[in-house]
Amino acid sequence: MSTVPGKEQRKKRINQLKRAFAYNLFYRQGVTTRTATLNDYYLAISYTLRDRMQHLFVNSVETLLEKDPKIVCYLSAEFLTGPHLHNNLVNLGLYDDFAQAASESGLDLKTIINHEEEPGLGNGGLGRLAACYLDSLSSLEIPAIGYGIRYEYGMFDQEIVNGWQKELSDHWLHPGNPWEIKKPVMACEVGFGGHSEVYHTEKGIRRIRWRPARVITGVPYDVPVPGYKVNTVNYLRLWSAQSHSSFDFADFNTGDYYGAVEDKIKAETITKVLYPNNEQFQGKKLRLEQQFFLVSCSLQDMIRLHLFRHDNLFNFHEYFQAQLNDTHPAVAVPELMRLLVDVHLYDWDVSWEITKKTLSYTNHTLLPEAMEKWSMELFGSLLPRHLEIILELNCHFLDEVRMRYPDDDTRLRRMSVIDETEPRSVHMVNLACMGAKTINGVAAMHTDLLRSHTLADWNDMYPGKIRNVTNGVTPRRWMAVSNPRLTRLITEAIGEKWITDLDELRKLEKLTDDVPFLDAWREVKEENKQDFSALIKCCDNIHVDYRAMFDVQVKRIHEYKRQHLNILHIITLYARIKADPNLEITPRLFVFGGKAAPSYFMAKRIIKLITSVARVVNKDPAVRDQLKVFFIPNYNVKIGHIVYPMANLSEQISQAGMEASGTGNMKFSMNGALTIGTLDGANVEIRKEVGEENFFLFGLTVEEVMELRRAGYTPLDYYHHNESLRAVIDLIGSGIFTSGDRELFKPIIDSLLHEDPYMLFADYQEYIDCQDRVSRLYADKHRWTRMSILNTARMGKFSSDRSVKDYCRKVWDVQPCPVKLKWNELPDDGVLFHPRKTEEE
Ligand code: 26Q
Repeated sequence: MSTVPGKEQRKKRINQLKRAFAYNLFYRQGVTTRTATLNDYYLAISYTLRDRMQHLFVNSVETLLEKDPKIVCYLSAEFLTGPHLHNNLVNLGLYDDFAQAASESGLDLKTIINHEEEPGLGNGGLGRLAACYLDSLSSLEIPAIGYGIRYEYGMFDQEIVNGWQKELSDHWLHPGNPWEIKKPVMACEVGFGGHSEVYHTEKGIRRIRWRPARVITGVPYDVPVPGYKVNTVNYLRLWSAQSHSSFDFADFNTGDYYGAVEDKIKAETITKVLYPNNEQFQGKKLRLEQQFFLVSCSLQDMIRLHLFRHDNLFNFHEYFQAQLNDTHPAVAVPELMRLLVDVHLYDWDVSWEITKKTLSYTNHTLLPEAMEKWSMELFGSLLPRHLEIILELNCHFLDEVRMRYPDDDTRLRRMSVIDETEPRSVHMVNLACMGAKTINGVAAMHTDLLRSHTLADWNDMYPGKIRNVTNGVTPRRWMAVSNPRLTRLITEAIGEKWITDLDELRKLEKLTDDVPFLDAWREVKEENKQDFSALIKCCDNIHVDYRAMFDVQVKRIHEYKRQHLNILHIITLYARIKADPNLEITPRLFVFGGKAAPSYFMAKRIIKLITSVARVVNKDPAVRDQLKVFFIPNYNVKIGHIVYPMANLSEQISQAGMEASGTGNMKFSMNGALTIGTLDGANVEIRKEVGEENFFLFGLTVEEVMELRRAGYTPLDYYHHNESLRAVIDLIGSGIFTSGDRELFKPIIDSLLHEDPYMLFADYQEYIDCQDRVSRLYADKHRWTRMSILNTARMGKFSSDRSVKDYCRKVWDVQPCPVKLKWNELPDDGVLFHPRKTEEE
């Protein structure tokens, strides 16, 4: 009997949703079902969902005003959110209702979800991490704002033409973006160039102000971020650059119409496009403009919010914590100082204390070529006042270093924010370290290396300032949204608590001898693999048997990540088959995906190598379908949703000491893939959690890498002494993958033979031997499945919920602030609009 009212209520809700779809289609899109496109349906459904999110958002803001809690601000040049509709439906607990309402309206929700193009506002790991952390912050009910840039063109779309990467511009905003809400009243002004000048206040106090040469307006667009089944809806505030006034009327009136329009265009260039290079610093002026634009808008916004609730800024840091996602927003150090000292007229020393208690810095890389160092000339011409502030801060700071370490000139040079080697430059890592209350690495090993090498001086001078917060990923998007089959199976077995408490997955351990469960587990993986096979069959006409091992490497293409080591393995297997036509091997599908920075010559050659090997191997009858190689074009978050659930083997094979953490490694393991990997980044911790017997380890350790480098590494020796390696390299050089062209891969071969900066040759044999063990083990279905379950079961640590809780404890000192539902919905009588009280009342 008790289910009837529930049923009735659901029916009512579904009818309301159907009506809302129709309303939005008719009034917002202005179409009927006769003229509606798939995009119209997508927008109508998305607006329907957004409206239902708005009331939680309103209540979240009300709670902030009422409770006045500390707020976390995550400053990042990149937020790689991925598509919103599916994720928001799951987090709000509305998926089933929407699916039903769509179906009763004659629509297929899955098709509509699949239609959404993702905002590619990031390059890879760092941007995706920011998005996972926003999901966890909301799900943990922690007040937070993500601050980022609304690039009009995000990450380029990758096409593969004739085996080469081709870049196409990304038009993510063209279909319309239902998830953003423009807030023109919250616009901020940002200066560039000009000079600083001294003036005296009425009381005769000497002050400095910045007179910028040009001013640009930052307009925020808010994207709601709902937590999983909680009332909290935080937001991501993305800044878009606009010219200060729509036309420069002075120019216009003197007849220079085009000059006036040109300025407008120049202003808007700042947020036009995302730089598609990661871990490679280029020193472009526009990039520094983007960074300062983001930082200035965000800090002004935070100060405004603070002054809305308080009447001074002395306690700013008690209410706002700003996390700098790498050094990209590190100009926050001098900008917060400028805002406090020059604009709000606080004392220098007081301002410096507030700044140091507000900002924290996360380091994401150890690669020297990724370190941001801006030429002083460029920096000073764009941000003259900031350079002055930096020089003064640096001067005080170097005095402290000198006091602590007298007569240690080299140390002074290493820690200075100004790098004195010509041309002199501003060293952003040192700037961030100097201005931050904590510095953190993103995996235990990475943090150790920061402490012992990259930031050893800082660790010496400020013991305890460098913390570790191992990265994590959100189980909502990376399991519940993207792998519904596995989600259903797990939830049937252990309930649904694991979605917000990933340690619960441990309960799966006791099912590893339960044969029906093992079979069900394997079936889920096989069905996911079949879906993927169907996809590549239809787009590339490659036929793969779903029983083959799906061996996957998806990540940005970079020499340190060693996609070419993976290729050496493929060619090794190919050579074995060619040498023995009757050879039976464990069938494998090798899948690659990833973008190369457009200016990264070697990375682009590596893509060409992968596609060339694929072309030959896939159609060679001698292989008898035992090997297939597939390069997925345009790898992005959306494709990640398909890839992680279907993988049997995850390739995490970077040279030890190079990958700060990695986060793809976590997504694969959560979805039941086994890892073949080096002791690098978070692999070390993953292996510890899942147990060494459930992880395929190979390769030199960091210490061994350092020792070998010190002793003098000669890759040619490996080439001469290892017959199999020599055969593989010679095969590439022979031109069999390039229709006889022996030049194409010469740059790769020469680099490997004579330098091999990431020591592929040193790791080659161990990698091959390890892969042979993987192949043998895959043949034992039962054992493999047990190991797969154990991988998932032991992934609790790698939930971004754990990472965010670590930040709350080790960095921000902030607590959850649950949202009370004051406004359940807009009441029929519209009581929102109380008559305004007049002053006299
Ligand atoms: C810098 C200056 C100019 C233009 C672009 C850049 C730039 C952009 C993106 C520099 C670096 C990045 C991205 C770096 C990145 O994604 N690092 C990865 O961060 C992940 C999250 O912590 C780690 O898991 C990866 O190990 C790390 O490589």
